[in-house]
Amino acid sequence: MLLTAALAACGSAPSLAPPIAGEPQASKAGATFTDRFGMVFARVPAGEFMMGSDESPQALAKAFPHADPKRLTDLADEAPVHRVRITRGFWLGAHEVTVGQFRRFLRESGYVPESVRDGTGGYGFNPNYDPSRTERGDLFEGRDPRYSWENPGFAQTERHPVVNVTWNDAVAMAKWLSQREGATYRLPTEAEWEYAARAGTRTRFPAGDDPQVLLKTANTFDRETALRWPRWRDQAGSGSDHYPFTAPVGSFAPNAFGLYDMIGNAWEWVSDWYGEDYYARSPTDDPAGPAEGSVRVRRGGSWHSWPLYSRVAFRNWNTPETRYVLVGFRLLREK
Ligand SMILES: [Ca+2]
Ligand SMILES: [Ca+2]
Repeated sequence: MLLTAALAACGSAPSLAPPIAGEPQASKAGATFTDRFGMVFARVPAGEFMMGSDESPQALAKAFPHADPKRLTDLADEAPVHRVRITRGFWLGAHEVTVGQFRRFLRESGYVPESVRDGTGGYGFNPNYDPSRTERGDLFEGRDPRYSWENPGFAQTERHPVVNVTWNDAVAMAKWLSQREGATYRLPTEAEWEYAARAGTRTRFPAGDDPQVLLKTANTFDRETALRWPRWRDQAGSGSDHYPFTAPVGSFAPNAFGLYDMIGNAWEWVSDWYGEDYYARSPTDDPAGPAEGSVRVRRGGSWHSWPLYSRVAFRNWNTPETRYVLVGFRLLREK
């Protein structure tokens, strides 16, 4: 109100005033909105889509010739392909939540992230770490209190996606922002996530079927990451996307809804419990996942994901207190 009044006093017509931060001004696809916290959202309209994938292991083996055949049969949870109706449009974070935004959330709310609170820390990259010398064979060193959202073992700026955050941490930030902004913030459901990531497409990746499209459109496991994990060199794309670890959010082109890094960079927690056979029985309208479960779904692949696991239909999961160097989140605002 003050801004409008000031502009009017200067002789500007109120209708020409720029949108006031904190009040969504438009709700058509492609519209963006910045909340008072400074988080940018893109409008995702209500609509219908076909969720999941029913590609056969044979078709996938052809497209991903270096994949282990056993792993290809593990992807049956992506089927059946089924119609889903998203009955309400929403605002989805244009970017993954960044280190800077998470830092500000901690500072202003007093919230202590789970990896710090329980004293066991997170995971991190250590070039001298050898997975074969550990019992579990984890890809990264951890858990270790040296590692957290603030230190994943590689350099990150305030503009990088926050990782090493748990599902519980993500929900805590959404709750805090809901109070602060006077609107409902939450994680997207798995269906909302896939609908938003596909943005009208039916291909393996939002940019097409050929894994090579990833190099120009997403930060995934490329030649440069393979330099640090040479035994998986064959799984990498044949080129470089220029980011061996996480990339600052928005480093690649957005999808048709104006969303960045839906594929790659950081895995994204969604709100659903994981249900292996859920697609066969989920409701058409606004499916929100099984009523109970033990692990939460994460989507989209990460900077360390091979092309097979960077497909838009791929589903993965972890317990809600898992913190990992590959996993972050993005938030949804309802209105
Ligand atoms: Ca990369
Ligand atoms: Ca992502």
